Amino acid sequence: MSNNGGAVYKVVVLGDANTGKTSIIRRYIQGEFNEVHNVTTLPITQTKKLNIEKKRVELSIWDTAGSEEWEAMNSSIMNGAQGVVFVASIDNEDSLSNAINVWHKKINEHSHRNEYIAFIAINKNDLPEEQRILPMSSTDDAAAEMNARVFFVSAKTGENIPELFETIATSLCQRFTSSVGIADDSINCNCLIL
Ligand SMILES: Nc1nc2c(ncn2[C@@H]2O[C@H](COP(=O)(O)OP(=O)(O)OP(=O)(O)O)[C@@H](O)[C@H]2O)c(=O)[nH]1
Ligand SMILES: [Mg+2]
Repeated sequence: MSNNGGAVYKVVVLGDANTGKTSIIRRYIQGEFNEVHNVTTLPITQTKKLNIEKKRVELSIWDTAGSEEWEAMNSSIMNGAQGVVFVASIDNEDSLSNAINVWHKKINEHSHRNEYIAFIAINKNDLPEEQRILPMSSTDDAAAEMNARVFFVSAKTGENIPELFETIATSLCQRFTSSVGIADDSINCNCLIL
């Protein structure tokens, strides 16, 4: 897919219900935060245009449903993902292990693992000590197991949200440049034009 000559990449955000998938995207695209949990029941994509090293890149960011009730809609969304953000939450003890044992497995039924770059976002990093029940020792293991880079983020405060998506965009450009390397000019991203 091409964005008037720039590259467009598909990024899918996956994870348990209530971990903050919608909030992370909302913070990044709209710059807003909502305290209310509105359960995601429909596939929604939003786009963000970035300049990476003076080159145009567009991220097409797909929100998904974390609750099993609405999960059927996720299958079609997962196809063709190039970047995947697995979201866990500081106040949810099982959310990181589920990222590996549930969500990582699910997407690998739709995409070969080497077709996408994985990131782990540990959300709600603003919460106070007494609510931080996610075992921190497990983050390194998860990162190794999923070959993913980890970001501690907060959709509430915005901590590390731009950094997460800018790293995704940069990584996607580098990945497609090194593996395919088709486009190379001063306007377009120096990567595969999709
Ligand atoms: N303190 C805090 N709360 C957050 C943060 N991100 C999200 N929340 C809250 O967590 C709840 C769930 O957020 P959502 O973004 O709707 O979660 P989701 O993962 O999209 O949930 P589903 O659509 O059901 O899969 C909401 O009440 C948010 O306000 C954060 O960074 N910090
Ligand atoms: Mg949601």
